[in-house]
Amino acid sequence: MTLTDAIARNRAALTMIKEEPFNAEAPHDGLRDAVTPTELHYVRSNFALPDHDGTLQVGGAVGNPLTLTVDDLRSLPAVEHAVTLECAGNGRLDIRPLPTGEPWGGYAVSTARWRGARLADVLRRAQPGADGVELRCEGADSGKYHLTSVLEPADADLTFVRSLPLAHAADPAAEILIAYEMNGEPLVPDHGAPFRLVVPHWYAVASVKWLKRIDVITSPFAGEFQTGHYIYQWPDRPFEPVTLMRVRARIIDPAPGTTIPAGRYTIRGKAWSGSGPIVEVGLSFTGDSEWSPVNVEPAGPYQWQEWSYEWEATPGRHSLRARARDASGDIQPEVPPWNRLGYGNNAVELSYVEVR
Ligand SMILES: Nc1nc2c(c(=O)[nH]1)N[C@H]1C(S)=C(S)[C@@H](COP(=O)(O)O)O[C@H]1N2
Ligand SMILES: [Mo]
Repeated sequence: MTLTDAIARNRAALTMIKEEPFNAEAPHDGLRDAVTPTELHYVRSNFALPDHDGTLQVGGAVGNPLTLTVDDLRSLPAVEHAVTLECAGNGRLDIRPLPTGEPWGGYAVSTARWRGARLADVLRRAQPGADGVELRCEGADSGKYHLTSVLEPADADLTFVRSLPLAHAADPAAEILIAYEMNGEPLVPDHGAPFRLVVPHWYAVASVKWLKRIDVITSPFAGEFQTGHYIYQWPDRPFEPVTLMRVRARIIDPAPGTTIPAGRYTIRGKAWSGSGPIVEVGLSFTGDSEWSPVNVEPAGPYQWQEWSYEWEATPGRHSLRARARDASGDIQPEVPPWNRLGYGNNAVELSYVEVR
């Protein structure tokens, strides 16, 4: 099988949003299990698939610059975590007025088992200088990009670059990975081969794919993917970067719009949050205010949690809604929080089912 065949096979089951650069949602089935099969994991790329020379440069304000290969990364202690990645633009289609940006429905979210070296272990070897404030992370991908600045819409030649606060990047407890395996296999091109960052709990824009170089920098980074996009442009207050995934629940079974038999039915779903474990999910069958508590399962610290509820389904159409609350006290809003670029929609979702 050629590389293009392998890429095409990996894309076949996804719901395409854009062909080039390839952007696609997971199918509903991609959210059924605890871990999403690789070929059902959503894909979000700002540029065409890049070439990557197989090395990672570690530099900037460090005492010991490094050039690492995938074998070097594999020789460091390996860590594996199931991590839920969600695009900050997930759910944009449900925001009104409709913001500019890729028209993501609700399926730019998936969970994979990522295995790699700890970013903190790599940084410790590189010895960041005391004046370092952020870690600038550059992907191998670049190309023409449409800037949506209010003042000057224009096309520019850009490279995908993001930065992380150095204190977070260098914290071993943050468990940020330079991942070289996804679900037990080497990374496929769409998900960042040969290696990528995986930043647990953060909207997935932080998880830089095709990682090319990381540099300790001594003043805050500004760039299109840091201070132009992936920021909340609120109508009434200063912009904020997108960071942690907001608390959110999803009803998986029954699938939206399906018909199920009357009688006992186990409703199942997922819930996740970057700001703490899910402590409560309520289900509503009536609209308005009555929330029945469901049974929420524990899971690994960085992945969505499963929940279930035994329902006595009576004939008719029912409006099902699930609402999650996390340990930090954050709870889903009824209305998506409007911001100009349409990020972070974690409003309670509505799903209809027919019972016969
Ligand atoms: N180099 C690079 N990394 C990137 C991106 C990109 O365009 N280029 N997209 C980011 C965004 S916005 C998301 S949501 C995730 C998607 O990861 P996935 O395609 O593996 O699901 O990758 C992030 N990392
Ligand atoms: Mo994203």
